[in-house]
Amino acid sequence: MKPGIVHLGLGAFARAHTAVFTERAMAATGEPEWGIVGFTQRSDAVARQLAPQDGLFTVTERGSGAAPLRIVSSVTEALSGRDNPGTVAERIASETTKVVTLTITEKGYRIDPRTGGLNAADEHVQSDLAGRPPLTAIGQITRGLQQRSRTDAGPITVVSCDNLPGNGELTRKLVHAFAAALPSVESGPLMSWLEMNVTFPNTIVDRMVPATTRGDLDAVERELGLRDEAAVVAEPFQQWVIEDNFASRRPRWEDAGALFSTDVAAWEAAKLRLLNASHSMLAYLGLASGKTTISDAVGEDAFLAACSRMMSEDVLPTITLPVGLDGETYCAQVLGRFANPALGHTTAKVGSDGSQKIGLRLLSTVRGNFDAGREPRWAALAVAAWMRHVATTSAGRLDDPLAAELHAALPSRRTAATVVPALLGCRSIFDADVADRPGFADLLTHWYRIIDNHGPDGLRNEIHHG
Ligand code: CS2
Repeated sequence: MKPGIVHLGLGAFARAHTAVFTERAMAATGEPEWGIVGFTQRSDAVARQLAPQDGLFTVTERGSGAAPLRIVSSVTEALSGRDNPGTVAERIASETTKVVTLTITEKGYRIDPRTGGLNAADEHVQSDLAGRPPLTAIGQITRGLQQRSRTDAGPITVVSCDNLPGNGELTRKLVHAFAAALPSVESGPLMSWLEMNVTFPNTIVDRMVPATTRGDLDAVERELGLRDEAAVVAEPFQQWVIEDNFASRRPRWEDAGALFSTDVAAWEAAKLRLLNASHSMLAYLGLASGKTTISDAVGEDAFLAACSRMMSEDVLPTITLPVGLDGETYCAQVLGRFANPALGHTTAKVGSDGSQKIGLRLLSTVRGNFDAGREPRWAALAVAAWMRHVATTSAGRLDDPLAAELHAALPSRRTAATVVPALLGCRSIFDADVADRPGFADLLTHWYRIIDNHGPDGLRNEIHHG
């Protein structure tokens, strides 16, 4: 294989999703030029694991319909982006690179929550703009594109694969903002080159991929007869919907099962507001009642009912589904996937980075319902459960980039009546438009009290008889 793709964020998800689709596309077409040069972001662990294995790793599917263990070979090079920022730019600038793919998670984009644009107050963004070897993903991409423009290496496509609305359009906006903030001798030529040579298709990706555990590595070793330090486990389901807006050649991912669509926005609403929103709800309700995994949480009948009712009463009436997707079937399939007992997807992992997720997953639904003149009853339950998680986890243990800011806002005596207004006042999460909707604070307080005082039993009563 020859490298044709640069990937930023070589975590478990990328290995179980993007790398698998790309390998299948190469196998189906016989085109060898889509090897992946993968860069890790914050930690270099995956690069250290993959390098001695020549980039090879296994994917183990768990759950009904699981395919046999598979060795994936599409990653031709694995490097630490943190330790080799110059190499990221070099590889993006290489003439053979036609596509950059990204799985850097929500926080990796460094968005200013107040404007939705590039966070110019972020110290890493500032240092990257000042010209150090870039460490932020947006800095690395923009510097790579700048180098490419100087060597005239041809058009290229940047494909975001993160759970953010309009992820391609957003990435375009951030890259353009970074380019525009460079000194004008640099930004002028770069901006016009970007306009002519780079596209940013929107996509949605879907596959549940938990963090690999030591037990998983041991199980793979028993099956494979080799130790694979970079093994990943995943559910059998996998989906990729991509807008066909490429500046240059691309792998035939459709031959690997990807769907090219002109309606990615509708797929995205279904994915984020039905699946991811329910996932977050189960994570926080689960954490509140000592459930370690998502399958345990959805096994609690009150939590399952809350999820179903959020999807059918709050979300489905306020979104437009893509043509051909049946809402009820989709919701039932999602709940079935959550119940997969073999996956071991933890509530702690799904509940991490809540400050980056709840606005996109839940507050969109809260707004949609208030706009339609009705109460977002179940979406508010999920938000209240997140608030309680924040208030009952110490700042040091809260796995969230805004942990310090959230805790600074919290009162020392934490009850529903004090926590709800304190967190609603965090403008990095709740803009005034949503925080001040009449009735929202009361709904949150109501649910917070029930979770606090009565746990699943209180919820059971409320859900079944309320
Ligand atoms: C999860 C997602 O961790 C999370 O926030 O909701 O990673 C989810 O598993 C994927 O989006 C499924 O495609």
